[in-house]
Amino acid sequence: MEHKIKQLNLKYDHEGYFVLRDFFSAQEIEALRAVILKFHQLWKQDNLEFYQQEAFNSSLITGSKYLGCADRVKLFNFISSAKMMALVESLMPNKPAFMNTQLFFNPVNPQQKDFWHRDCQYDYDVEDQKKVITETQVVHLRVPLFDELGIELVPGTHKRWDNDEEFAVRQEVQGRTSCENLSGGKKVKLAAGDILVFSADMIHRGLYGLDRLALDILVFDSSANYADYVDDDCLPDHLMLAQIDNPKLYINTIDLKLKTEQAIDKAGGIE
Ligand SMILES: O=C(O)CCC(=O)C(=O)O
Repeated sequence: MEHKIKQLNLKYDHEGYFVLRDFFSAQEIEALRAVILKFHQLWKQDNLEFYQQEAFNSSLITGSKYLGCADRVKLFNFISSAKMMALVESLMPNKPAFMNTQLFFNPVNPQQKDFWHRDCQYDYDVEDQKKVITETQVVHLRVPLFDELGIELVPGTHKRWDNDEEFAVRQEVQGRTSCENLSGGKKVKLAAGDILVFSADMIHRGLYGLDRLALDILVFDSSANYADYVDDDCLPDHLMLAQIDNPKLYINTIDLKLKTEQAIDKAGGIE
């Protein structure tokens, strides 16, 4: 196992991703699917217009809006299970922290196209994106609940800036559009049971099609402080923490949020 983890680390380091086939048993996926489908049904009812017009994902799956405590605890235990933590800790030995979850599905409108991006482009301008990709670490763990076309990635872009083609397509400049093909793209097809681990800041796009429904779990390295991005309601409370076999991932986030709040108070507080 140690040898395998080393190889995965090397692959992640060079290419920004790795995939493990049949990482979960059919029973594990079935149990997860039952909880996620419950969330998805309620979310769709509640966001009907958005869902029908443009949505391709939802988020905050571990929050209290659509799921009760028992289902949330099931999700928390799934996310921080021993085998998930072995993967996460191999990439982030310094106190990895839970950030969020997202659920990706096909847009209702078949004309809506999948699009290339780096996650950081929605929060940072171009100069800051250049810094972010060398400094911080946010990792996506994608768990497909059904077989899907998967994700297309440009290997190595977790550590390097875009070439001209990539930049023009991703940023939609010089008449290019973000749904065009990129010559360096690599498609990673996924089946239920697989897990894909990839850097959020590498150039990637989800591939629409089949009956895709994929749970993405986002974790970050505590040395990069993303505590502000975490919604309190998506974290387990004290009662739930006591029912989670391996709660470190959440405790690290809770600690970071507390430190951030204390730092703000010390600096004079916010109004
Ligand atoms: O699957 C998708 O539609 C996009 C996936 C993605 O961008 C992500 O996981 O960050």
